[in-house]
Amino acid sequence: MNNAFPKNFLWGGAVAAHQVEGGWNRDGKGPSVVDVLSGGAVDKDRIITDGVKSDTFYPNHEAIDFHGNFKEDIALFAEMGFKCFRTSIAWTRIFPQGDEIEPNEFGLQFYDDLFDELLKYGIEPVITLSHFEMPNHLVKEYGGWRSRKVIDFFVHYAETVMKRYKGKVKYWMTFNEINNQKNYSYPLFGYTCSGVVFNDDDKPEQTMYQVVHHQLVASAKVVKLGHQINPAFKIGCMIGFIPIYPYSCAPDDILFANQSMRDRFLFSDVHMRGEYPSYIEAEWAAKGYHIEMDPSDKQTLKEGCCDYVGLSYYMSVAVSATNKGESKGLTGFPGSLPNPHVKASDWGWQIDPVGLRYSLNMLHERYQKPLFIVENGFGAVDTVEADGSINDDYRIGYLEAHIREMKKAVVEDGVDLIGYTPWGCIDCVSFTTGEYKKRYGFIYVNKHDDGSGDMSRSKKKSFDWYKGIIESNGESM
Ligand code: BGP
Repeated sequence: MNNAFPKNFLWGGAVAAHQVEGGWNRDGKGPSVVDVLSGGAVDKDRIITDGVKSDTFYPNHEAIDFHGNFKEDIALFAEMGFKCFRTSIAWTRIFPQGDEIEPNEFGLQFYDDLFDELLKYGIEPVITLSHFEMPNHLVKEYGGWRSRKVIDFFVHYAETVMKRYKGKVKYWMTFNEINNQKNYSYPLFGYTCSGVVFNDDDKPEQTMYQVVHHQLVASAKVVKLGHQINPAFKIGCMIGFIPIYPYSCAPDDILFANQSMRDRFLFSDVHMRGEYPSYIEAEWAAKGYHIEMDPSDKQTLKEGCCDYVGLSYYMSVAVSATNKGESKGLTGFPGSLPNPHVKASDWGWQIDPVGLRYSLNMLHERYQKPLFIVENGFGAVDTVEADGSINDDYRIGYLEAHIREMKKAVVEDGVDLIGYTPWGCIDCVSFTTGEYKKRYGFIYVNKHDDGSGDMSRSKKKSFDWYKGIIESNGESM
């Protein structure tokens, strides 16, 4: 039996433009939804401000200045042996307001330079078109993805960059963690995924489905168009994949967990199968929801199925039917209870490597298409020792345990997995908290929440560890 990862396995790392680039208004870039989000503390939601205010701290404005430092950072990725690097294109560098016809050449040039630098080292760019970065102007002017007009703006943006980089980028994803907006216990997701604040709405859930419909249609159009621009393109979807376990073997718990999984599967089902599943149509009918669709949408969805499933995996959740009405915070899914069989990170994210193998198997069985783990990682506070070293054994432990399970999924279960890009391969601004102190990187960035730090980069212990993993194609554990 084959006992190894495939030879061409895409080992790498992942970030998103807004969490690393900084330079939020450099070279003509416009403000995105994240540029008007204040920084936050643990367990406190980030505040959405009405435009950029002079008295507010916006961590993404400077981030880690990858915009000014990408050559040095990519040299470090190359030293680790990265085969690929996942980042996003900031829509607002290309179209500062989102509804222009002519793109901003400075923005296009930046990504040309970035991709050239990656390719110089043989690192394949893996590009997300929309990672919580829609132009803020589209929110103010059109209500974000509530408006069908945004489909055309997004398709125009995607067409512009896919044509420009057709010889440089092969792997694309349309929307990052598109399913996150289903999580109402964390309203920020609705805002960043789609520019919508659902709370103000009469029927927030119906609005969410409407908004998502527009995104799914936009994604399908872009997939079709992308394949016309370059038939070699591999265009994926991206699902925030948290497997939901039944808390007990009580039949009601099992059924409830299964139904809760639809919060992920609905999105990937449409992306991968090109049609809405019957369970959602039944739910809409039962709840009296009406989702506006154009007669052509059915055909569009069918013609724009994704080539692979991109997924993020950080944790699992256990739910109990008797606890249905309860939900707590970001990880508190309806009915969730702490799983006594797994530990949690300082941020309450339950650490469950076996859940990764389980998830890969579920997705593989459901779609029979390649999978790509485009995020996985351990957010933690790192300590710099007196000699400058950072001994992040906890991070190595987390990643190693997940890579072991991932390998079992490939080797023992026959899952078609094409790559693995741990999240925040270089420290960056946390999405949920807006902090620097929640770090994921193999590379430490000397920047802190009180504004101090010179942004210098240094290697953590995990840097050499990951280098060894890549060098040995996952055999060195
Ligand atoms: C995912 C997002 C990323 C990233 C990651 C870690 O939901 O796609 O953008 O930030 O989670 O989350 P955090 O930074 O909040 O720890």
